[in-house]
Amino acid sequence: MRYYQLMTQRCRRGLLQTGLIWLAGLAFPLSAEPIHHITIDGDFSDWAGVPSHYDPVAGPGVLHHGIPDTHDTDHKLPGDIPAYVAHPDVDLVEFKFTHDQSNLYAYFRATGVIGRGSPEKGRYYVIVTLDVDNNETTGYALNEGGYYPTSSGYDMNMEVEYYRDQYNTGHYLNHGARNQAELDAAIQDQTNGIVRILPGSYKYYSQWVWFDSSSEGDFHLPPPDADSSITFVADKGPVYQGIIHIAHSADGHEVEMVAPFRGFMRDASGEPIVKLGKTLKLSFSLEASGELAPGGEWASDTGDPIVGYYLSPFTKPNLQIAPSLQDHHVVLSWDSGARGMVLKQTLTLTDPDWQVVNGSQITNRIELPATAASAFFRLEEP
Ligand SMILES: [Ca+2]
Ligand SMILES: [Ca+2]
Ligand SMILES: [Ca+2]
Repeated sequence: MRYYQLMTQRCRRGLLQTGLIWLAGLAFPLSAEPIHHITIDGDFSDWAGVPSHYDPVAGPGVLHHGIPDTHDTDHKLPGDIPAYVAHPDVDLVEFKFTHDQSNLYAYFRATGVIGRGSPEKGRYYVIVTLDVDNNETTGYALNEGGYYPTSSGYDMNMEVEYYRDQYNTGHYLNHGARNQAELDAAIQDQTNGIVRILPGSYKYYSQWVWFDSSSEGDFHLPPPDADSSITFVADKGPVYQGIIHIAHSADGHEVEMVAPFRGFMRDASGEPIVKLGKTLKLSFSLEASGELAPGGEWASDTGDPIVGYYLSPFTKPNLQIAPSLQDHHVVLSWDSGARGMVLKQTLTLTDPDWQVVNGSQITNRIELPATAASAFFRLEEP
């Protein structure tokens, strides 16, 4: 259940009559990930309210769940322990994730410079891997791609590739195939805007750039996406500027990226693969070739997965209580972006009996009579 809770006492009648208002509020989110809009502009102040996840600062002997924090990409088995590689540019140290009504947003911070590579052949990947059906039996396991610590169930990626020290493509990936025949079938579906979430592998994947134009991409999509097209892309391929965007901090240590929901395409019944109300598991990785790195080798760093990320359709409600202009009443109000949530109240938090406040689901402001008794309020997603 997703809810925000405001623990407070209603204003007491006596205090209201004397003009002294007693108010105390403590609103806190419980497992809710509210709508949060981000602008991809290299200004990171819009991330201030989004929770951080941290990853160790890499170095010789620094382990992350028993795995050298930045490590080689040559191992593939779940129980393998890759070797440490000194590569500060892929040393992930902080990451964040949020969403709004139609976009996923990711934030990365590294010890070195994100995206940097040699002008001759440098390759660098900023990767968010998504378990879009919250099901570990579909998709692939990270170790298959050399990413550790491993976890499984990842169906799709949102990803940016840099090649020769330049932005190359921002693309979506699907890992729903285990052999060439399954991959051929997946690609055929994807030319029609359909992604099937199936058991997959790291090796057999497809990768595309989405354009908000019917003609810019190689494959014009059918309705309801007839204003869109996609182009399948390969690593080191030509530059395509689609709808995945990324922006860097001035020092290059931070990036923010956006991947609109629509680029993940639709299932066979026409439902978007990524939409509000769904729950995702997310894994963040940085990976690069080693021409400029002290260790001279390819390396990657993978953070702990964000498990159970719920795409709430509501903004953070900011439930508040205040005296009313009407005598002996109080006003409960919350942000208009949380309209549709249900206000509930209980008289005690010991064996609480949460009762719906009638009419609250169609408004974001409600007046209630003040009484001498305490009451506690919370907002719930219906
Ligand atoms: Ca920003
Ligand atoms: Ca790290
Ligand atoms: Ca899955």
